Parts: sequence; C-alpha cells; structure tokens
Amino acid sequence: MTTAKKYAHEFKGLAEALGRANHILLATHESPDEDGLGAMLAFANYLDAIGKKYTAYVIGTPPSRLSFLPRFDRLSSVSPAQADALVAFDYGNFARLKLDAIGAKPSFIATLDHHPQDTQKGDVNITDTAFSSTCEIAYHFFKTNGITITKDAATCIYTGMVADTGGFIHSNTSSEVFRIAAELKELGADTELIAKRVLGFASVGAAAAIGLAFSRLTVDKDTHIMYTWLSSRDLEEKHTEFDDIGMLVSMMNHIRATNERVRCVALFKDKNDGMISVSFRSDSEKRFDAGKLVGALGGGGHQYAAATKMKGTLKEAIAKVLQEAKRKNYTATW
Ligand SMILES: [Mn+2]
Repeated sequence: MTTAKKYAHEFKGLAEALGRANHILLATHESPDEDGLGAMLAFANYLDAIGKKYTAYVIGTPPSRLSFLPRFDRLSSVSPAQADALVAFDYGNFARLKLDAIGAKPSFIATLDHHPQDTQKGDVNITDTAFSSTCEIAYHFFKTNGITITKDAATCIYTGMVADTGGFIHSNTSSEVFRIAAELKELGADTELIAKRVLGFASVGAAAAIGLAFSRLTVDKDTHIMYTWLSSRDLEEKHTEFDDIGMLVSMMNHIRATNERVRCVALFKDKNDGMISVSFRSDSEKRFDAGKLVGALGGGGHQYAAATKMKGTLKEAIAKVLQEAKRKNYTATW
C-alpha cells in the first residue's frame, strides 16, 4: 500500500469537514516558506472553486520572492477569530502557528505535515515523513477526493515539492515525487519559472550576501564541521534579508570537499534578536546525524536537516556547537 492510500480515510474525512465548515482558517508556521504557502494556496484555490469562505493566514509579511504563486495576494496577516475550521500546514510544532495570539478556537482541526512527530494534532492528522513535502500531501488530498488540480494548484504544489526536495536532489526525492512532478507539468505548472524562483538567487544583493558567507567558509579540523555565518548587519549592507538567502545552507551541503572531509555543514545567523539561529545539513555521504547533535543543543530536526536557536554571540554559538560535536560521536548509526 502506498503511503497516500494509507490515509484515504483521512483525506475523505477532511473533504467532508471542509464541506460542512462556514469559515476555514488556513495556517502555516512563522517565517512561512514555499511548502507551507504552496499547500495553503493550493487549498485556497480549491476553496474558491467550491465557494467556501476562508482566510489564508500568515504571521508577518509573506516572502515577496513567492509573489508568483497564484492567490499570493489573498494571504492575510489579519486572522478571523470566528473561523470554525482550521487546516494547518507544515508546522511541526503547534506553537509555531501562534494561534493563541489571534484567539481562534476552531471546532475542527486538520494537520497536513511531513515533519517528524512533534506536537501536530487534529481531528484529521496526517503527519508522515514518508511524504517529501506538505505539498505532496495536498496533491494526494485532491487526487483521493477526485478534485481537479487546476493550473494554479499545480503551480503551488510543484513549488513546495521543488523547495523541499532541494530541486529533486535530497533523499526524500522518491520515484513518486518524479511521477507527481510530471503530472503537475502536464497540468500547466511553469517548471522553469518555479525552479528559478525557488532555487535561484532572489536578487543581486542576496547573491552578494551568499558570496560573503562562502568567503567565510571554515572547516573545523577536529569535528570536520564546515560552517559560516551571516549577521543582520551583513544583510543590510548587501540590501537583502534572511528570507532571501534560504537556499544557502543547501548550497553549502552541495560543496564537494575533496581535501577536507566534511561531515556536516552549519550556518550561523545573527538576526539581532539576542539569539543565534543555526541550521545544519548532512547527507548519506557525510554519515553524520545532524538531528542528534541539534537535539543535544536544544533544537529539533532529523538526520539530514536540523536547526536550533542559541543565546549569546556568533562566536559563542560557534564554539558551543563545535564543543558539543567534539564531546560526543555523532556518526550516523543507520
Ligand atoms: Mn515542508
């Protein structure tokens, strides 16, 4: 049985619940990305088609690089407290939806997520790491219920799948992903444009900031962690923002280091909020369990991609990570 078939009952239950709802709140995590917004706007497309009232809620300003997504202008940072159903996408930890702040108390909750089990919940809860992306789950929701996937929806879904597979590179790129991608292209997704928007440089300034980060690449001799850093001030100088350099850590993970054995890559970001955000990437060649290391540092994630936030300065955060990686062996055991 395919993973999607396993959830046929849930997919049907979700369609029925949406049919009964009066006002549907669509939500994703803070700092929304391609996958969360893609799935959300694919659903917005469907709810428009069936004439349902909905709010596509985002925390803060949605990233302008994704303004090509159909219905991007429907995203709203004003959430209705009166919504009676919630469909939440891609969030991992329920607190990241920040629903308390808006007072929404939906009587029906659905979750579509491909993150590891955390605090996802719902009357319908489809949380499974076997899916490449939340957009892949959205695709199966439409297919299972015999709902036509329009060109707009295909564009949204393809965008999330390209982003979360790193352009069909990461280990979550299953044969099913390629099959779905082919179908979405046939349905009208502009695959060239989407790939350029998702994987390309957002601006000259973003490229310059990435260049600066690359010029600082350092391989620690003891732990074989390759790292670099960027601060808010760096980004200001280059007239760009953290939202626009999201692919940097994946690009670091694609560097084939022939002279230095790199076991893990790490990007340290000083966002000027008293915390240092750190993203880690590994892969099957590196054989390093980034998830375990990050777990010891108070963050979360899985073997190949994990992240945490640490108090202090950039220097202190780097020292702390290297110290922990030296203290214990984080070689992958799978
Ligand atoms: Mn995702």
